[in-house]
Amino acid sequence: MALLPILVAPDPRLKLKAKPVEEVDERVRRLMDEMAETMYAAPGIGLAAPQVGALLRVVVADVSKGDGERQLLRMANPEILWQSEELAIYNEGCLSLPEHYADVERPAEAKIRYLDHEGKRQEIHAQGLLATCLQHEIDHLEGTLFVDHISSLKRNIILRKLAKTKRSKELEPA
Ligand code: K1U
Ligand code: ZN
Repeated sequence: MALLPILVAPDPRLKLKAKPVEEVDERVRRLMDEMAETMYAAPGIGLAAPQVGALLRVVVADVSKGDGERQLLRMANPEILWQSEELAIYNEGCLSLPEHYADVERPAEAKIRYLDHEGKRQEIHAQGLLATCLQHEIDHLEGTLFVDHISSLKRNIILRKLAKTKRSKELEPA
């Protein structure tokens, strides 16, 4: 199983809308498994396929943070069926915006339908960090990043810093 390179913003591929999975076949299962391995190695608590350059509606998440048993979710075509009116604020990070964090307000709970690793339809009622994480990952499938939920002033500061870091890395000798 391979670790996949994670795209870092600003990258136009992170702003594209991902396409639905037609069938959870071996290729999709392999993508899910490689994304999970990449997420654990990063380390992260979630990862969406567009972050590894695959424009498909696939997400993985595990918010257990190494406390006890792994609670890995592998999802194709996740759909939000319901979101609570109650909101929650979490200081979010993103593997595509390394070392940047901001408070983001989202619905505190969400009901999500998806296809699992075997292609079976499932529904989950997520709360707490899992609800935050899954909404963040489903945003990635629409080309939306957590910085799109904060003020344009804060967003531009973060994106400018990331662009500067990228330029200086490109100038580094090989
Ligand atoms: O989508 C991503 O880039 C992954 C992102 C998920 C996320 C984090 C926080 C709120 C919402 C969604 C991350 O995993 S960033 C890294 C992170 O949060 C973390 C890493 C190690 C241990 C605990 C948390
Ligand atoms: Zn992210």
